[in-house]
Amino acid sequence: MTESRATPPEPIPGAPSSGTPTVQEPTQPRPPLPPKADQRSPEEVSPTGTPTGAPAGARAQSGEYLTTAQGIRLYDTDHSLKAGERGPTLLQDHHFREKIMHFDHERIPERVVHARGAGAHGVFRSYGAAASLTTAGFLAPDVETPVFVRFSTVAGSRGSADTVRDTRGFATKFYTDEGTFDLVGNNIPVFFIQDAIKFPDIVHAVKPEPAREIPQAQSAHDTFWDFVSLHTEALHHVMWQVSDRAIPRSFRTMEGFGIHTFRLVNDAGETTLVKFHWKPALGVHSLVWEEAQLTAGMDPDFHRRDLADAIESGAYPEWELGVQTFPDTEDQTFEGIDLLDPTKIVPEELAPVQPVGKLTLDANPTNFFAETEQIAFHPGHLVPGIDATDDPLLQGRLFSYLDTQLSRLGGPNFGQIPINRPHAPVNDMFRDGMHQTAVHGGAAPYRPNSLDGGNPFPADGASHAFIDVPHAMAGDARKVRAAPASFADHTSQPRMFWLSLSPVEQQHVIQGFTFELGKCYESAIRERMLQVLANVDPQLCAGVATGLGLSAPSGTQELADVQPSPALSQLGRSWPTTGRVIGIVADENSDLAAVQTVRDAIQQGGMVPLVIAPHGGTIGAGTGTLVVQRTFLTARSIEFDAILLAGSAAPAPDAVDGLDAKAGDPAHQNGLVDPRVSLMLAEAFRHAKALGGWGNAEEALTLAGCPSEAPGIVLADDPSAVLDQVVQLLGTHRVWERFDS
Ligand code: HDE
Repeated sequence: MTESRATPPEPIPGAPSSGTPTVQEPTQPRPPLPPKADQRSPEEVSPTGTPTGAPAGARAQSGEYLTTAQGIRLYDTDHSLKAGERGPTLLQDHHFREKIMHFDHERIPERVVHARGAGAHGVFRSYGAAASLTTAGFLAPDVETPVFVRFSTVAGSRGSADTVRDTRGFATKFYTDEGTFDLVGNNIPVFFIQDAIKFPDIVHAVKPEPAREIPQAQSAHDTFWDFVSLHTEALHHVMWQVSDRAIPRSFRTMEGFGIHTFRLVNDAGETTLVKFHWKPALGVHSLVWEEAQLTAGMDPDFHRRDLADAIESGAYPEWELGVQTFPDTEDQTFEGIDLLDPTKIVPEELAPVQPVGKLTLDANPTNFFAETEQIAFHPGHLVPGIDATDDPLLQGRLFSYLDTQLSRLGGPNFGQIPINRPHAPVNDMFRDGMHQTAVHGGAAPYRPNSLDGGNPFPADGASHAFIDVPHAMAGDARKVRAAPASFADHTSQPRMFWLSLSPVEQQHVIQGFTFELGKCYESAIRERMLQVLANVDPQLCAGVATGLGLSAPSGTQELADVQPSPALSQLGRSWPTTGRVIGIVADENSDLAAVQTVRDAIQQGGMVPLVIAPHGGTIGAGTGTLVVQRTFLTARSIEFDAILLAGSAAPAPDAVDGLDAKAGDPAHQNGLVDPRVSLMLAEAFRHAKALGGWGNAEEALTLAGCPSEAPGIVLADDPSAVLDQVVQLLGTHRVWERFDS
């Protein structure tokens, strides 16, 4: 019989269910297993926001027996009802028709953008630092608010790979006592366009090309670069898009940005303009490009797995929410930067990010579709104390997000889907419609009325109404299709971004542009883009031109005179290593007691150790037995932030050319080290990951082309000392010097 898995959860995350299955199929009827310890479901509130008091998970399937959708018990779901064993299926077979009908309609339209995503439950704890700026209750001191966060890529379809080069969505739903607040942001602080009316254009350009529907989830193709090279307001975003920011190591190591300027209003009616920032506790870290590409093939679910595994193993991802504040002046600029232009940032050196609360993601969803897929965000879901500004991109979004749910979630009642239900009383006088799940009482869903005693009543500021800030419009406003003059500056901040990066990050930007443009078919597009880059920086332009085999044009305008913003670089600091994955290569010849010690130390340090061995199951015997998580066949470097080598990893019996292409790599057929291990070490080495070893690990490293004197190679007799140094190296994410060596 299947038993509930013991809590705390297994040390290695990823168990598919809360039960430990038996080899034999279970036959004894029993109720459904409970969710895993790391999972949570949407709050048990009614469609109109009232706590129901039902136990958690009351919406899940129940009972011991298989039933129809009407609750009638079934004795067989393996055979349809037929006219004889070899005859046709009968129309009468209700169970068959119901089962197939439901299956035929299991899919809903994917999001038109941000289709690929992963989500988690969490809590937001407010420090109270913003209480003087806003009446928003959830930002008052020590208030805790439940949240659901969904991270996403933008361009790819729902089944596309996680690690593609793309902007990431970072959308947070705060279920506050005053109604739902959604902060629907990205991991890049600027956007491609300044006006929402251009959104279909940019999205059509980046999506797969219409005739062949390729490439999937990639911007490296003609239509994208055709558009952005002609529409230079995209340039700032594009600089970030070809930088390391667009290939994050993990959702946990991304910043988030609200992008637009919002307007806060306090009790006294005073207003402040703000930009929202999420700062990850683990720092901002990225993959390198080859690693991202390999990962897309080896583990297309890399980011969603990382998020779920981290939560399951108790390494709860954390961010601080912060605000940059600006006086709400008539011109809505700060230090000459137009706060309504979503292609501009305000450097943190000019306006520091002030922390106002902490987000902790502490539970995985119970059901992807019910929660992550059906959640519906909207930048117009604002609470009292937070208001929109006239940013023309935000203004268009205020329309779009309601509209899109009609086709995606099938009607106007998507707010009643459990994950979307507010945790505040809902009394909206909206009635009926597809998928209505509320059972409204009363005789008078209109105002004014006397038949329902006048209910519902308008609230005022004192009773927490959302009051639109009576913001003054420019006196000479005319109805025009035009942008303000300041929106025409497309190059100064791209140049600032470029100048703020370290040399290795700049090299990655050059490589990013060269790769993307190199994948375009049309030379005219490459040349046009080089012309655009010449106005950002000649060195950047020349670097890309060299890779493309073209000559670098001169700029057509003077280079902007800008100061770098050091906060934009990802390098130069050390960060916690919580949740990082360390592979330990071991075999029967390794000192397995030492491996055990190192493995436990990694775990105690809040990281994930994975033992990689020649075969599955276990290695060693007696008390020294070690459970194997990966084999030379199943492992690939991309899974590990650092690799430890407990010995020299002799070739496994299946290291045979023809059995596994990796095993046949002639460069590594030396007979001393398993070629799959050699490949893993060589990849990790060129991806600048820390490598450590003891015993005769040096031989394996040398044969894999990782010289012991190279930076970030740690060799010593004491495995614990090796681990300590490797963890220290992990704190800076990569061995950056290796890129120069
Ligand atoms: Fe979105 N965007 N967007 N967007 N967006 C959607 O809403 C749209 C923009 C962002 O995890 C859609 O429910 C327009 C900026 C995220 O469910 C849609 C414009 C930013 C998500 C839509 C923008 C974003 C979306 C698709 C130009 C960063 C995923 C499905 C004005 C601040 C949310 C859906 C999730 C999703 C429209 C621009 C972030 C079609 C018209 C700027 C994180 O409504």
